[in-house]
Amino acid sequence: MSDTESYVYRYSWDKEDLLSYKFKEHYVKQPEVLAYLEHVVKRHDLRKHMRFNTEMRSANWTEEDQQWHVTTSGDNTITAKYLITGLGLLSAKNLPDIPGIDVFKGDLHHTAAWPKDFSVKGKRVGVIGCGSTGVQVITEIGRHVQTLTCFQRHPQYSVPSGDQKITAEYRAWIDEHWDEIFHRVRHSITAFGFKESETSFHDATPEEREAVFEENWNLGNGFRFMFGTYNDIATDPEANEAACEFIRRKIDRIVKDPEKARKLKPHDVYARRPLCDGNASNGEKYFEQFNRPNVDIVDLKETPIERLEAGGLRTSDGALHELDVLIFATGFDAVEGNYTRLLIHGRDGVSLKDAWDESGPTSYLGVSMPGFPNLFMLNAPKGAFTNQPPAIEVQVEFVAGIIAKAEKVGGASPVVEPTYEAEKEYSALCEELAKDSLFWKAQDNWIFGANIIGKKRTLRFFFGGMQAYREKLDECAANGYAGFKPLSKA
Ligand code: NA7
Repeated sequence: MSDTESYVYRYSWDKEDLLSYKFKEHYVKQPEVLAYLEHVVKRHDLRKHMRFNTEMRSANWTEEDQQWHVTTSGDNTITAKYLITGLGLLSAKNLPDIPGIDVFKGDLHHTAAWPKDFSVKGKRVGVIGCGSTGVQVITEIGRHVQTLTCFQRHPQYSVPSGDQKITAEYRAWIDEHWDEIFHRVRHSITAFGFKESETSFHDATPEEREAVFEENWNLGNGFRFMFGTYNDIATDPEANEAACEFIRRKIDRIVKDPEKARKLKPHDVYARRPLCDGNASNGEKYFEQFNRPNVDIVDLKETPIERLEAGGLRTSDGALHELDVLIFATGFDAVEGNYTRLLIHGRDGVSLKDAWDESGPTSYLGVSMPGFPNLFMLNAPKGAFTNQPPAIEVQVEFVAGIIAKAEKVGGASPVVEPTYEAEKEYSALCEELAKDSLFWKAQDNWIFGANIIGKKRTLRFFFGGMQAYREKLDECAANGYAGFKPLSKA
């Protein structure tokens, strides 16, 4: 389930389609996302441009012809003037290397590669991880399984999702306000569509704060809880702690077993990717699952995983948690993970992996890299930390604009490449913006690359919000694509 409102988890540029395409609930689920994309492809006759079952293995820039030479599975080669990648921020699976992984006799599945007809019904199930995905899985399966053991490394501040069926009145309101909705998205921080708060926590009385937290808890959505309550939850330690305290009190009230509640309550700063519960088809929420006698929580900080054995998972206290199924909700080699697995060589044969080994994953404006001419990466490192479809649209508009300009003024073999200085300056801006945010203080997660051993721990996003990101790209374009080497032939 995407936790973005359905009406902003889609393309904004086809008004007729926005008005006629139906969606059932506030949040889109995976089959609906796929159906929507297939619909767009059909509607705009895009299938003829697509080649499936074709994996890009390598891409090499050659100076002689100033082209990219791309090798695909089946040893086919494609030559391209421009190479645009859309490899995804969160799709290279992270499967932790737990000792005994080959010995385990049960079924083992990562959430990002879920087998089509696999059922957990009546089974003894373990879930490792309680990020966005783990929370959704746990919320959904608790009532179907014999036992559910949740192996948790970091407890999370999760709020209800607020998902529900879309009423005819609500849909009519959306249809009347599409222009306003996308205007708000493009001028917001999160691009989530809801009204972001302009009020400081410090300007409210204790009673008002409680009422605002309660209202947003009931409306649901983690991003709304963080950015719709007060404008300084993500930046001011006192405001942040008040939000944490509110959620902790909720956990205490919901979870009846005090020992389970203790393990589930986070105490660190609320500055990871804000979560919301899954949407169990019976309306149950995440923390409620732990009132089921068959659902338990194991705190991996207290009792780390020792190994997998044939019959289950052994923790450091000697306990064997017997399992038929182990679900890895352990997330992704995020952001650059899909790039560093491929051989992408720019100027002088330098690979993107080597370039980023040195500097950390970076880019100019979240789309391009010095030394990699005519390569445009949608969702490159240091793109906007927002709802993604609108951010991708902004990037696509920018890339289309710069290619159009290069085609016009760049001669037969135009070369579009940012300067090293521009990338450095942009990276420094990203750091400066992130340092104002409490996210800078909570770096032990995928946003900073800390979820995978060996990854460089460094900032991977532009934290200035959608409006500032869009303005940055617009400003670059308005100044003749400042930061790129001159586009016209000398
Ligand atoms: P996340 O948010 O990266 O969550 C992964 C979870 O798995 C998280 O709770 C991790 O604990 C846990 N994890 C990862 N490796 C281990 C090991 N080795 N042992 C125990 N626990 C582990 O991935 P999601 O799929 O939930 O969501 C990713 C994004 O997709 C999400 O933010 C949305 O933007 C969409 P940790 O918290 O790191 O201690």
